[in-house]
Amino acid sequence: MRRSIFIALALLTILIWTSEIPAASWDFIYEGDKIPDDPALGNKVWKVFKTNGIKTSDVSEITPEQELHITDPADKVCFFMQEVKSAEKATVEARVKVLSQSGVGHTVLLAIEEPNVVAWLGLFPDRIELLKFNARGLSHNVDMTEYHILRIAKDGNDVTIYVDDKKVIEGQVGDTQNRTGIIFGAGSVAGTGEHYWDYVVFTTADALSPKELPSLQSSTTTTVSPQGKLTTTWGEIKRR
Ligand SMILES: [Ca+2]
Repeated sequence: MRRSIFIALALLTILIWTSEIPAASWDFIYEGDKIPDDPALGNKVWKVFKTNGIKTSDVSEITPEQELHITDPADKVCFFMQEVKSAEKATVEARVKVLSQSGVGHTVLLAIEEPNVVAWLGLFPDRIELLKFNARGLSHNVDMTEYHILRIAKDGNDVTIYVDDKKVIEGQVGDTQNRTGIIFGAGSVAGTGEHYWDYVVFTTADALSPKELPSLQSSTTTTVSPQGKLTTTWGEIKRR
């Protein structure tokens, strides 16, 4: 009798324990509230690839709404990387808008890179494109002059792109880089662009759909009034 109680308690403990295993979460959150190489970011500072002699603040600023605003001229390049141990399976999400883009596909870029295995998403005012370098990539028309939440989920060589939690592109990786990390920013010297980044988040745990790992914005949106009329948006949280 005592033994069966013990077994029952042990099973109950296991059940409670398994129900408390946390769901997937973002490993890294950049809130667009500081220039990416601002030392105040501490161990979350971004590595910057930029034209020799310029400061990151020469092409970017933080707006009063705490967005990173990049204004990229025709003689400068400035993009940001978080190095990771492995990007074989990874998910990156950004809330971003693109007012202008003139140049090659990676002029405005969000990417997951492994050596010679890269998922490069080119951003344009009227579309996004999974870049294939010398060939035309898979693209999806969307008005990027308004904010959208873009997500790249990379599972080995397979890439899935989501816009506002909807799957819009399924494709394959490209090649030609020798870095391992998460990248975003202005990726072309000659290309020009103006873009706003509200946040960039990622995990290298897995390639995750918005059902498996909700967007940062939806996970931080809460209804606070009893009538459900007053909601706290991501932007309001950021401005506190
Ligand atoms: Ca440029």
